[in-house]
Amino acid sequence: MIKLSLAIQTPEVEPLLPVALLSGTFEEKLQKAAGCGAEGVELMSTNPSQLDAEKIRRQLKQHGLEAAAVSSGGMAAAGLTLLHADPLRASQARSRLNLLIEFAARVGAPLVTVGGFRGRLASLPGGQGEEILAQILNQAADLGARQGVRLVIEPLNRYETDFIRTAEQGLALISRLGNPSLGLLLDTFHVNIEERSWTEPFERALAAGKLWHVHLGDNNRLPPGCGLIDFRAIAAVLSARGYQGFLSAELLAQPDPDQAARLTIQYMKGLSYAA
Ligand code: LER
Ligand code: MN
Repeated sequence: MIKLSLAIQTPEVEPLLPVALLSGTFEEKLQKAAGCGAEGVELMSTNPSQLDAEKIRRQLKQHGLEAAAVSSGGMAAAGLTLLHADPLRASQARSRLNLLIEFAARVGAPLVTVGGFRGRLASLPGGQGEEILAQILNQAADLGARQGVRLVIEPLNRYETDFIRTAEQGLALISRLGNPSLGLLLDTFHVNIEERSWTEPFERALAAGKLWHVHLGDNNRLPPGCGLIDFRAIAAVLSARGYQGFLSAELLAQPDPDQAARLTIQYMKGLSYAA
């Protein structure tokens, strides 16, 4: 069975993240997530040291929800990226990655995502960025492995990153590092911009045993079914290959944060039954 999740921001995140879903208090968000049929939530945190992880773990359990992943998707908006040009910001970001991993372990989330949080190669002089990121990811993956948490690298579209835009590029980095705790996150919105096929990148990552997480958003970043992407074909590939991870809605909170969540779950449940 394909499990569905909704990306929600944790209480300490101050700006309203455009791709975080559900409105109300954190408790109300969990209530709504369970109410609309999600199996899990993806927790977008920028400063887990301000959170009570044990309380969140209990709240998730009360609502019968899994922690699908801990997301670093709010970090760039908070001014923190792993390859930030300002060494202080970069070092804060690297400590924050360790905190996200610890938080994930404490709430029972199996994964921490690394998308825009990696920053840009152009921020660092001398073409050192990729090597520095590789070292950071390796160390973080080792830290995660000691706590039962794995890392997923997310290819992003060209307007949001200057490296790792496709599944092939993400898998090449993962294979070069050879760290068993590093895998891939594919986001349908980015796939639609950068790839030649909606399904082939998923096939490729599944064949490599590295597709560990999926973000859902249509080509216009609206809920699946509100744009052009063939989610039925993607769900069929995932289902046929026995994908065990989550499909996690990370998309524009339109027409509003609750309806976007409901529309996604309704549409995807229809497809996964059909697949
Ligand atoms: C941003 O577009 C995104 O997809 C996030 O998951 C990562 O920053
Ligand atoms: Mn994403």
